[in-house]
Amino acid sequence: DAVDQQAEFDALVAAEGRIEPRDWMPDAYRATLVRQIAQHAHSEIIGMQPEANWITRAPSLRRKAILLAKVQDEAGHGLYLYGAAETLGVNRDDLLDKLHAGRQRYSSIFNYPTLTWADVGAIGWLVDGAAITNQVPLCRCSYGPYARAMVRVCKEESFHQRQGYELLLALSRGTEAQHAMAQDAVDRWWWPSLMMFGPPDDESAHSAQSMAWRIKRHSNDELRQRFVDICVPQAESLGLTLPDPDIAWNEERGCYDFGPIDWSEFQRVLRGDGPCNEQRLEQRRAAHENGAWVREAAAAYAAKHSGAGTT
Ligand code: FAQ
Repeated sequence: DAVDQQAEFDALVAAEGRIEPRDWMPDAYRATLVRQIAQHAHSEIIGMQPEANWITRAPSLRRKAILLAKVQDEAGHGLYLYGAAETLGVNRDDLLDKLHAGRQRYSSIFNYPTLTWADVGAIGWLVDGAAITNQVPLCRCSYGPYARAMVRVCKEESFHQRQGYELLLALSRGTEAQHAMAQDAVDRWWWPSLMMFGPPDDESAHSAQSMAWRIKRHSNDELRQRFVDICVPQAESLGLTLPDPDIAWNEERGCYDFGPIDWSEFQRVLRGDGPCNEQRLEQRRAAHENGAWVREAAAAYAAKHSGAGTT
């Protein structure tokens, strides 16, 4: 009965077991996973836009090939994640409708513009770097399909992070103007990257329950701190500075202190008032409409080859 099912679920989670699609699970656990996985999937496909903006203007054939591959990887991540969400009994078309209607979120970070080529480097280094910091623990998430999707996603994100770092290093060591362009990109992307980890722990509505369910393994602030600690020495190696005068090693805590985050900016972006919110959603809706014939053709082809559609 229900009590036994709940007890079995709790015991499996406590024993670091994996919950699989056919297992019983509490309704709220399912809803939380759908919320997080859908938001994650939407972020991957909306996240294609800022960098895709530079594909036609990449400075060399080599850079263009790398960037094309990276943006295609993000589409692939979106597909694995929509697939993982569907194992929870929801429908991909419904999730996309909700994204397009503004009823489901995507990451705040993708509402910022890519003004120069150096932004492609800053996104790889900082945005993919933050994504890896957040997603490596998700490989141990209690929901099997999400955890398994994260393994491959993290491997690809590592490649993305390195290409961003290498791109920024080339600019940093280049001409004075190239160095300044790299520094400007880091100045603009640093604070929004810290916001990717979500609100501070005492304002994070879902953290406590998600951690009890072992969906999240660390709090938002813990992961944000880990990210700062990784970035400070990397910025030094890059010959670039982080735009925060309060960054200083704290011997007692064994990690870097950093300055206050402007949470009013984060709230503004979440409300839809970021620099590019409107443009991102508009482009997404247009891409969906323009792609309708491809979905129809793919469905017709699949039906024909399964025999179902032949009369
Ligand atoms: N943006 O209670 P919490 C990528 C919302 S990486 C927008 O702390 P939770 C790779 C949150 O939904 C980016 N909304 O929530 C890539 C909630 O609102 P709700 C995607 C945010 O879920 C790189 C409210 O605030 N990664 O795409 C944000 O426990 C380059 C309260 O927050 C993931 O999605 C935000 N930054 O913790 C692609 C990772 N933060 O739903 C292309 C998986 C919070 O009540 C190019 N997700 N909110 O209306 C997670 O780990 C979690 O969902 C957190 C938020 C940590 C993001």
